[in-house]
Amino acid sequence: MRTGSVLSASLLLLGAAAFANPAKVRNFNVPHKDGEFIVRFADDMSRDEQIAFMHNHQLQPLKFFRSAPAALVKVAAHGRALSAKSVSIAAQPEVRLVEANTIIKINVNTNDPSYGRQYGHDKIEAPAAWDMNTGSKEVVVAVIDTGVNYNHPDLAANYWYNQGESGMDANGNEKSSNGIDDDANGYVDDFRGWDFADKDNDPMDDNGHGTHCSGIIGAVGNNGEGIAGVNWNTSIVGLRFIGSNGEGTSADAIEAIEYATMMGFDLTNASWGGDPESETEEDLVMLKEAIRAAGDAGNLFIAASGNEMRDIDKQPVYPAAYDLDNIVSVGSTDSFDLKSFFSNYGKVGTDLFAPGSSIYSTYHDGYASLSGTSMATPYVTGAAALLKASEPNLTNLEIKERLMGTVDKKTLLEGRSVTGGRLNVRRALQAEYN
Ligand SMILES: [Ca+2]
Ligand SMILES: [Ca+2]
Ligand SMILES: [Ca+2]
Ligand SMILES: [Ca+2]
Repeated sequence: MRTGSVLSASLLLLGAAAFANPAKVRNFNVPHKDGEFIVRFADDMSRDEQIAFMHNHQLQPLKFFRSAPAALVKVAAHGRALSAKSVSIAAQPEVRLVEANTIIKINVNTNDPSYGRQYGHDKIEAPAAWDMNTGSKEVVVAVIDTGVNYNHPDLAANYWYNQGESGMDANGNEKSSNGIDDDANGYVDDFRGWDFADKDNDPMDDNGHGTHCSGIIGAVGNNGEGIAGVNWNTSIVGLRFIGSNGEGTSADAIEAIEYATMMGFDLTNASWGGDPESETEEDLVMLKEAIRAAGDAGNLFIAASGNEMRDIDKQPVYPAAYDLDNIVSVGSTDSFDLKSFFSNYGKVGTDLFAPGSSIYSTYHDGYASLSGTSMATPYVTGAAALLKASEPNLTNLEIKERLMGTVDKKTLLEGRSVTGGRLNVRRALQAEYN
């Protein structure tokens, strides 16, 4: 008896200790940036207290986040020493968790010139949808990606400009280049978005991927040039966090999402993702919190399911597989409405499919065909933008519900997605539910 009561008392103590210090360490076993990590502080810590903590623990703040009390910090430790430092920081009572600054990659597959040009529009019945609506400049789509070639002749007219950083200031200087944060949003001269990778105000695309996604969403229609996007008119803003090599970091992705939230952009296209360290839902909590905060502000976040040919219910990818109401996760189909061979899928994790094999769109200064869930995702983003243009009062969750409820069901997509179907934008605009 006595032994039994001692045992239960010590178990209770163990539980209490674990509860008192719930700090954890995440994602140091997947590719991440060396020499830095993200510290998520306790909810009640002020900015001054965070700074004092970082000073005391030899952490140099690189950026503070808006969606949660957290900072990206530079650490004078590398490799295994970085992991060791993360454990010691996570053990402090002021810290809820420490995350590696994880590497995120674009979900493009192959370059496949001039095959099946723009078959995708026919698949999703875009021409019939265009009889009803061709889009609106009032709808703002954040392409969080490798940047956008805002000078492309088939994109320039649909590029977004920040009214708060446009025109003349009181001294007669251009607000776009006066070195002043005229709209007081924390970013100087962000008149056409921001480059979170290089920390400048020029989100020019030096990879091509973001420009390709942008053309699918909103290449200028009926202008005698190139192609038409799902929207002939729209407002696209490039938020660059992925470099020319196709890789970015979770910290920069979070900051870009927070910018889109702050600016009140309607939709976000996220044609990228990464592998979690474990299969638990908690992974990359900071990225998830940023997307949740975007959703609370009314943003619909459309994410690629990824190109690893796998079931993401078993082996998730983030952010597509996060269980958040404001995420739409997209798989890729081909011109036969078959799942593209490369596409991930998931009865729970993938919401719907859209054309993603051999998609012809704007690329650098010209045009090219690319394949990937990266290309399927902007079809859904484009459809969401067209629906928002058609019915501006729809909320982000109503748009998601409409897009998912009006898919063309396909037997071979059943069990591989929540809807078992492929996007149909004409049916979405007509609310022609299954
Ligand atoms: Ca500004
Ligand atoms: Ca300015
Ligand atoms: Ca730049
Ligand atoms: Ca055009």
